[in-house]
Amino acid sequence: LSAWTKVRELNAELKDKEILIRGRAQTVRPVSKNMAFVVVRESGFTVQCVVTVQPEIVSRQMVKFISGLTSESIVEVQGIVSVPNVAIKGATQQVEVQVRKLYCVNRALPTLPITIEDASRSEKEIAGEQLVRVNQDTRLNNRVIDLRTPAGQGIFQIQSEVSYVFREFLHTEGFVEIHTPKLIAGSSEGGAAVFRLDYKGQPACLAQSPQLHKQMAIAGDFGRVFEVGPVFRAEDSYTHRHLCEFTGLDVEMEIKSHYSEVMDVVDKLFVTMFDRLNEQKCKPYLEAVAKQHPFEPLKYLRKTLRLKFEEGIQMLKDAGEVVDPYGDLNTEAERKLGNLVLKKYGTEFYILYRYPLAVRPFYTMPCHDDTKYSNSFDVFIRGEEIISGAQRVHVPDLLEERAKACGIDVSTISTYIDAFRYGMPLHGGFGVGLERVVMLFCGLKNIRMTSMFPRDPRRIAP
Ligand code: ATP
Ligand code: AMO
Repeated sequence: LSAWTKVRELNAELKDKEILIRGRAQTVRPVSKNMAFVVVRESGFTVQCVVTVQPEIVSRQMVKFISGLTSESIVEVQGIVSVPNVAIKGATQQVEVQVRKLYCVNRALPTLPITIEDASRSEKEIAGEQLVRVNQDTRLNNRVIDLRTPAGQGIFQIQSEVSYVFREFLHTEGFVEIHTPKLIAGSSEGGAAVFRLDYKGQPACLAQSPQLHKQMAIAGDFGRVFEVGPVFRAEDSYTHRHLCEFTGLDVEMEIKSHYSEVMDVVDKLFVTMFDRLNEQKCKPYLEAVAKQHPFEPLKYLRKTLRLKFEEGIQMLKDAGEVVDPYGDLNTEAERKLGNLVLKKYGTEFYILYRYPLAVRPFYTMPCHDDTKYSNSFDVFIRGEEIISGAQRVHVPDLLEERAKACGIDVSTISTYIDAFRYGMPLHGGFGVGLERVVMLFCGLKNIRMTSMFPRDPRRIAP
């Protein structure tokens, strides 16, 4: 027997062929002393395997052994593909495997903390039935089992595609991948959300973002850079969209004259990404997620809508909202604006630009025509923020002044400010939260679902 076959590849074209698969015994159903069914799962795809006594091939003892397998044990199955006349319920593949040999590679405990069946059910299936609902803490406490569900598999396959497209797109656009330190001397974003630690006797922080060093890479003449790496925020609120550690997809680039060049990159990158996620390769993963957590496909335009912050404020005011024209939008206002934009422009993905300066970090460039505003933007999916970006202050004295005004201790960022004194080009960039992109593209309600081992204010294990 030559090669392994993947469960997802089993189809009627393989009828009568001998195949070899490895997966988990999801369910084991003895029918009699002569017969048993085992549903084998591999990466969220399942196939029904039929074991029947056959002289010289399958003994009664073997049927007995298989009937005693525990769920989630790792098994190796050699058998012949067959096509039944009736539809197969409880398996993704519409063929069966007539077992000739079955080995148990590793046996799981007879009782697991949660079952895949319970963890895979949608709210709709649970509603009205006496079925077990597995709550989020139980899922996260037993994350390795929860990850095995079709939706769990789908989410992280989609996440992998998002970071792959991010890297691939930026490489083809001439960006250089960099890796900046995560142990740094001071806060990079300002604010209190910083993990402080002792660095061999010196005070230090876990990086709140690669902000300072990605800009310093521009000072080091790498004209366009990007990074995929961990970002640490000592969030003290417990929300559906904040983690204490998340994956930042960061970009920084020289610009010729206007920060719209940075928004052009956002536009092309995300339209490419959404197109790719909607292609054939990700279809089964999106379907697996939607089966458990139904969602509508994301509505986006070929050319991303760019809406001025002031226009957004006006739309909210016209809809009867009370909003501060120079303040930040709160979560509720962002959602509301998302709905208004969808109604008016038919898109759930858009850029809001020219934010009030007062609500942006110290390194943000003020607008030259009105310094109450800044050359900055946020990007939204379904009314929630996934990206912040801006043109940066490249003039060292202004940068120092802005840092002081924002309450930053400039002695902790002196090497950063010095870098600007050695000559700094016009530049800008943006940061994307990977877990938020996946959460919002799939219309999921909680960021803990899209972080493999989430870290939030209450959780540091598993
Ligand atoms: P960024 O850090 O880039 O701004 P973010 O989405 O985390 O990204 P925040 O600044 O934390 O944004 O919050 C944006 C808005 O969301 C705030 O102005 C605030 O009104 C609201 N918000 C933040 N945390 C909470 C919370 N725990 N509960 C309710 N609203 C919140
Ligand atoms: P910002 O603080 O907005 O900007 O972060 C960028 C993006 O990261 C995501 N994000 C989070 N995701 C999960 N949990 C959190 N606690 C969390 N906080 C933020 C969001 C957000 O849009 N240096 C700038 C970026 C830049 O200007 O280049 C920055 O860090 O998706």
